[in-house]
Formats: sequence, structure tokens, C-alpha cells
Amino acid sequence: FFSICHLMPLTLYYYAIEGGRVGCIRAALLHAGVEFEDKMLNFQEYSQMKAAGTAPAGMPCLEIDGKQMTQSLAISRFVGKKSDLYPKDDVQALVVDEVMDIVQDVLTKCPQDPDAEVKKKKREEYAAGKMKDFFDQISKRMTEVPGPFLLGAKPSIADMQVFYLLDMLRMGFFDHVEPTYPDAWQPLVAHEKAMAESEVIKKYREYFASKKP
Ligand SMILES: N[C@@H](CCC(=O)N[C@@H](CS)C(=O)NCC(=O)O)C(=O)O
Repeated sequence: FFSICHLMPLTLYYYAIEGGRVGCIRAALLHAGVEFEDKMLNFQEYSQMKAAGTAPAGMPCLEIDGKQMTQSLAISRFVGKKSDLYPKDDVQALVVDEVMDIVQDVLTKCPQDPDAEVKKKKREEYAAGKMKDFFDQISKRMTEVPGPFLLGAKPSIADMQVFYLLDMLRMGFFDHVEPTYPDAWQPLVAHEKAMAESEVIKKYREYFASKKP
């Protein structure tokens, strides 16, 4: 990382929130110990940038030497490789990639509807059906090797993606899905606790608390 990124200015664009799609990326950048400009935009700043045509094509966005890159998983993987949070072993990398894509599926397949009642019904069906299947899959992976993390003793970017998915639920970001939803999966609750106590998350939380506007 140092060879590339110490020479290239890095700027991260996202809202001033700890988790969501940016938590893994900021935490990994801090873990790597690289300098980056952390552009935490509020909603007003973001809509002004959109109106002026200066907003990134998507958020989160990592600008590397003036080039703006989007897609949270692609950025997570890039930063993960540079911060020793993405495995070099191809099979382990496949496990990490799979879990990260399941987390994205949970987010992107979550149903929407303009009608409030229909949305509620669709969300309840999702939580009891497809979303449950995704959680079963992630939880099963968490039990396949001695933990506390997906690949064993060291956390990876997949662990951070899972942690911030649970965090979004705990914060009530999913309308009509209870914040206690993950409690049905004991391996995920144990994982959540281990992540909250990990150095990578503790360091990031301290940073975020000091930085938050
Ligand atoms: N697949 C994209 C999804 C990005 C996405 O939906 N970002 C949201 C914030 S989490 C966003 O940019 N919303 C503002 C907008 O679309 O104008 C990724 O993983 O980065």
C-alpha cells in the first residue's frame, strides 16, 4: 500500500455515518495506517454537489490520484489487500468474496414499494424467507472453522461487512425488520461481539467519535 498510496493522494467520499457501506472501507484504511482525506458529506452538501454535477458517480467513492472509483465491495477489496484484511490464499479469498456478496444481496434484494402497507407486507415476507436464507448461509460459514472470525483468528473485510450489516439492523435501518432479527443466529451474535472487541473496529470507532461533525 505504502508504495502506491503514499505517493497518491486518497480521498474517501461518503455521508458522515460510521457504518453502512462505508464502515468496512474507513476501518480498513485506518488499519492500513495510510493518510486519506475523509470527506464526510451531509445530505445538503451531497445534494448541492449533485445539482452542480460534482458529486461522485456513486457513494462510497475512493478517489485515487484524481480518479474516482465507486462500488463498496471493489473498494473494500482494494483496501483490504493493502491492509492485510483480504487473504492471499485464493480459496480463502473465495470464502471472503462469497460472504461479502451475500451481504450485498441482503441489502439489494430488500423489497421496496411506494405503498406503505404493501412495503410492510413485502418486507415481512422477505425477513421470514429469502433474508433468513441469506442469514443461514452466513451463519453456517461462521461455524466452519474455529473462530471467532470467518477465517479464524484474524478478521477480514468480510467480517467487517457482516458486522456493519448487523449494525444497520441494530440501528433500525431496515423498516419492518426488528433490530433483534440477528439474535436468532447465535454464531452471528458471537461474531458481532468479537468484532466489537477487535482492534480494527475499536480503532475505527475511536477515530469516528473524534471526527463526527
Ligand atoms: N452497489 C453500490 C451501491 C451504492 C449505493 O447505493 N450507495 C448509496 C449510499 S449507501 C448512495 O450513493 N446513495 C445516494 C445516491 O444514490 O444518490 C455499492 O455497493 O457501492
